[in-house]
Amino acid sequence: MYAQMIKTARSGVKNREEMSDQEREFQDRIDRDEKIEPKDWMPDDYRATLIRQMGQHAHSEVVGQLPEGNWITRAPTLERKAILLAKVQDEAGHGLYLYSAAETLGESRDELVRLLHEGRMKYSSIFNYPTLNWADIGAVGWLVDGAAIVNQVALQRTSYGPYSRAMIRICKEESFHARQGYHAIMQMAFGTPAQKAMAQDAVNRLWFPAIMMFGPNDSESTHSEQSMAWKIKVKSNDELRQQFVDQTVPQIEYLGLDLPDPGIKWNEERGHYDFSDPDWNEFFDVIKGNGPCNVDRLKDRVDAWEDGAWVRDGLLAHARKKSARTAAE
Ligand code: BYC
Repeated sequence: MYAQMIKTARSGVKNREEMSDQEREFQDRIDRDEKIEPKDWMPDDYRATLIRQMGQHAHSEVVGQLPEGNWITRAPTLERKAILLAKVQDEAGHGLYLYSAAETLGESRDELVRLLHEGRMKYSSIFNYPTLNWADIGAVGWLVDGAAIVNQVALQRTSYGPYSRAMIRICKEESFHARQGYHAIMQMAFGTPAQKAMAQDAVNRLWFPAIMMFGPNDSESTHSEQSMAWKIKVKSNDELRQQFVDQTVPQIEYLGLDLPDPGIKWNEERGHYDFSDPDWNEFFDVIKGNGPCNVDRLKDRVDAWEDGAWVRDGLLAHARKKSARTAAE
């Protein structure tokens, strides 16, 4: 369904005069901060935009398990292994809440997964980058989950009820993820000179990919204007990115690490940190499917899907048998 809807999705935001009575009533509900629920009437584009964003979000949670899962067997201590295992497991749960929330819009999880596997749906650009060593695992928890929280705290107020409620639960777990990451990187930054150098290298490599997570600058964002009018997004890409930079720079300084961008400077007038733009050509190339790990990430997901077919078949056969028995009684 999504694949067909997206082809017909309009661009540009309608003004009130261009809206039908139903659309105007819908917009009024949004403007009154009412939540939209699955059985309520909604414009087709609202539904398609949500399926796209929630589907991509779900895919990101599941693909996002790969770079960290890769380090579970090599965690430096039993405690770190237990923490990482719990975190990676949480990400599967986040994917599940989000696929389930997307299903309330009439799109099946199987269809969303198929579109991901065919490269027709995206997942977050950040998971195209490799985790080369243990410091990267700390930096991912701190910077990547830190960026995700900034976005997801805002999304708790999104206009679609099931998405907003999924976000409330996800944010609670996400705070633990970011804290465990900061704790891991803190131990390295305050450790031996070699450990500190590894922490610095991880921050240097992951900083720009992390700030790309918020999407292109507002002026280049295709969906922001309409998504903000419908309160699917409550803050713009640039607002969220600035919030992330403002909260993260003091954390880098506390660790005694060098700032990863020479453009970072406190701007007294704006009351915010200035910072350099990431390489947007690299970003657009990554989201076109040319990211350094994209082929591996998709292969791992497709293999996992195929290897798990017997589990799905078994569960379905059991469910069918049970419902036939119930019907016969
Ligand atoms: N990566 O119009 P725009 C996690 C695409 S998981 C890839 O601004 P929008 C974690 C965008 O789709 C957290 N593509 O888009 C998990 C559009 O292309 P299409 C993941 C991106 O949607 C495991 C085009 O660029 N969080 O943290 O209004 C372990 C134009 O962009 C990206 C979410 O998914 C990107 N970064 O705004 C550890 C949050 N950015 O679709 C950690 C939910 C943009 O037209 N999503 N694009 O072909 C959102 O809030 C919004 O979708 C975004 C982008 C702010 C990301």
